[in-house]
Amino acid sequence: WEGVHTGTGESMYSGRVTLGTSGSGSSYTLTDAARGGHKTHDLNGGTSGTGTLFTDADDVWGNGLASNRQTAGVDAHYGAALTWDYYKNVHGRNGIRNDGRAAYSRVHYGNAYANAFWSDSCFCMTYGDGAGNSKPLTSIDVAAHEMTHGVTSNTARLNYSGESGGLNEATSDIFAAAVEFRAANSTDVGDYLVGEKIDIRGNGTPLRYMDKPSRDGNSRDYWSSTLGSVDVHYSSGPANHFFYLLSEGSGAKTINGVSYDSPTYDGKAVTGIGRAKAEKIWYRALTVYMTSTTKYAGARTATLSAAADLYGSGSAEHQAVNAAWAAVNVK
Ligand code: ASN
Ligand code: ZN
Repeated sequence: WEGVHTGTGESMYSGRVTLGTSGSGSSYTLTDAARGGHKTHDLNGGTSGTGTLFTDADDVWGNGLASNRQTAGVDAHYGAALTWDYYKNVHGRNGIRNDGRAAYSRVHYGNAYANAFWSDSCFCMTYGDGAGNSKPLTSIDVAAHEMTHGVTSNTARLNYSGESGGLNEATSDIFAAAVEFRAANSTDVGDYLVGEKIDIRGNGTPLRYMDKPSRDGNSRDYWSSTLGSVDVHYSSGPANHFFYLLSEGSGAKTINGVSYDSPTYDGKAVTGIGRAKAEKIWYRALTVYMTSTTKYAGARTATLSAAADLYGSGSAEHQAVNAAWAAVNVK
């Protein structure tokens, strides 16, 4: 009964979406047969194991509200599908391990849990329902961020501490933004903000800002010799800032109705090369040149090598990589 189906979901963050489901007659599951068999499970407040696979009689899932248990499943399943499609269509990567096989998602983790995470041991993504004012942690960018931790674990394996930890975190934020931009659905337009939908602070502000990371009150905008001693979610700042500058350039800009104003270390203007090329450069740097111990200086040489491979040594793109790193004080 494992027929490939396209179900309909009423998501919390992306309006009505199509979902890859399996089943027939009056019995369907959130099993995306076209994307490695990715399944989405309901932990129902549990904190271990696989919970139960979501099932449904009519293949219409959720109602857009957190009070419906399926809704978080809809968003998580949709985010995983968008991220799968992004890696496949943009980078030719067939799943997290590039073996065509899916991870899986677990929603409704614990009680009032305001986080989401990737785990190498379960090869799965897990989402909490949020606490206080915060909403379920199942937005597109959060899903793509967590799934990208899986990609990093299976490629550069950047150690999750010190400068390499910051680069690991930045890699997740960079591809989170990339996936969200490509999703381009009417209710969740792309942006260089991370987690703006989940309202984890309860005041409407995002978790992180890529144009000027210090806007969050904690992240660093520029490399300095003390960067390796700050939390990896803040030492990601200079690499997120690099990616923004390489894509969009410095100064003020409005994209999809969101305003940015990206500064540079020495005040010198940087011209962007566009997101698509910047994504290609970061992906190649991650998968070909970075290793577990790569620090910011190594990320610079990795992206320069990637840009030279893709666009030529001395190309405008190669020079832009150099300029964008200089603009975050990596020389
Ligand atoms: N949501 C967090 C992250 O993916 C969980 C963690 O701190 N590892 O970075
Ligand atoms: Zn992360």
